[in-house]
Amino acid sequence: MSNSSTPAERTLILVKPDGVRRGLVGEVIRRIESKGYKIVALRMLTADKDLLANHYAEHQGKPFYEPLLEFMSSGPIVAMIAEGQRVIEGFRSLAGATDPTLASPGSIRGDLARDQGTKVVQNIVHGSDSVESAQREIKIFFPNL
Ligand code: IDP
Ligand code: MG
Repeated sequence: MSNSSTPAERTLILVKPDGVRRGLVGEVIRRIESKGYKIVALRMLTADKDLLANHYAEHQGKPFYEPLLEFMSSGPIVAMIAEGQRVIEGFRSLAGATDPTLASPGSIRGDLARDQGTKVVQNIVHGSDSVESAQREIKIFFPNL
């Protein structure tokens, strides 16, 4: 195609344990695919705390850090790589704001999550926030790619 000059990006998406427990894996994938992004890798795993400490290194020391690791290791998650032009910001837009109470209706978090009164916000999905984070996070969950 003549106008496909922007290179495709890749992002790391997680369906968190709350999303898997509530049977929302298909709904999350549906929204990613309906938007037009391509899922190029996918796996289900139960993450251990070492892996999560690496993934969430930027949050070490914050009050929600331990509850976050506890929550994220509480059950299976689904890790995916999605690909497409500007997929990093595009998926962040599909996901909505971190706080599901404030996330816009129409977004994954705005439509499917709410405050549960827990120390850590349970908000269905994770998406990388920059090219650098995406590359780092993809290596953690897909070391062979
Ligand atoms: P993001 O997932 O929207 O990128 P981050 O600031 O990277 O948000 O935080 C990582 C995760 O930690 C969030 O998705 C949420 O589950 C949790 N979290 C973030 N900020 C808070 C907070 O202030 N209180 C409780 N949990 C939080
Ligand atoms: Mg983040």
